[in-house]
Amino acid sequence: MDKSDIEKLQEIIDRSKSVVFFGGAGVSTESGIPDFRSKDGLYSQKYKYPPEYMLSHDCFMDKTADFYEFYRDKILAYEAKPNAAHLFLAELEKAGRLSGVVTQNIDGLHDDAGSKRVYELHGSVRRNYCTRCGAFYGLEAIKAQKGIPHCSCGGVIKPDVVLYGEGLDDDVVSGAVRAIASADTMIVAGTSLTVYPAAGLIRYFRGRDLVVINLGEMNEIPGAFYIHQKVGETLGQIKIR
Ligand code: CNA
Repeated sequence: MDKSDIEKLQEIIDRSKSVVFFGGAGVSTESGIPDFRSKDGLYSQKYKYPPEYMLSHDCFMDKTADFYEFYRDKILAYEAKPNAAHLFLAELEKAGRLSGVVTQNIDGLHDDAGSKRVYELHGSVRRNYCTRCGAFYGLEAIKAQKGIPHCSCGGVIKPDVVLYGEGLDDDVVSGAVRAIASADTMIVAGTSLTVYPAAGLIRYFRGRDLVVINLGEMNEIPGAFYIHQKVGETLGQIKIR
């Protein structure tokens, strides 16, 4: 790892009063959850249908059993634990230096790390509800059943995850925009910035320092300071002082 990258990032964090973190699937690969677009990501593997379809509203409605087979096999990661990136952000928030974590991830690992101000643009596998009566279920209820999970009323349980073809939650988007617009530093990490409208929210940043930590290909942000390293390994070396 280039020492000067870490030193420069450390200087930025030292002078930041309010950092916003905008993350994607690459933030959780070091916790063992595959992303979509890396070479080992889900998009490089073969399925019955393309992953965009397997995770779509149409698939959930029309081929619910196929949806849940893919979802259980590839998306749910019961054993995953927060890595150094998640833990760093939780510490930064405790120190009063974080305006929020805006994430496209649905794995709930920022919660596990202890972060409170988390804007989950695409929802969370931890929240599930009955499509018939609206009853709420945690992840354990999904884990406890095989195939399509059902509510005690007989309705099908749906994850509170934004599937392809569904809209984002207005309140979550508003909170994310406020966190981005009020920060003096933004760290964009582990995302290809190709999934809209989520990726478009970074345009609300008005602060001074824009840092990108990403291993592979992504839509470039002009003028940003790039660190082409793993996000957990990188943030794990930054001190909060
Ligand atoms: P993506 O398109 O798969 O991009 C991931 C990016 O992260 C790529 O540019 C990788 O090169 C990069 N990357 C991978 N590992 C690391 C690492 N350790 N350090 C730094 N960079 C790394 O994923 P996006 O988040 O951009 O796409 C948005 C989708 C992916 C959202 O809808 C998510 O819900 C969805 N997703 C989420 C999860 C999860 O919750 N953990 C897992 C897989 C996909």
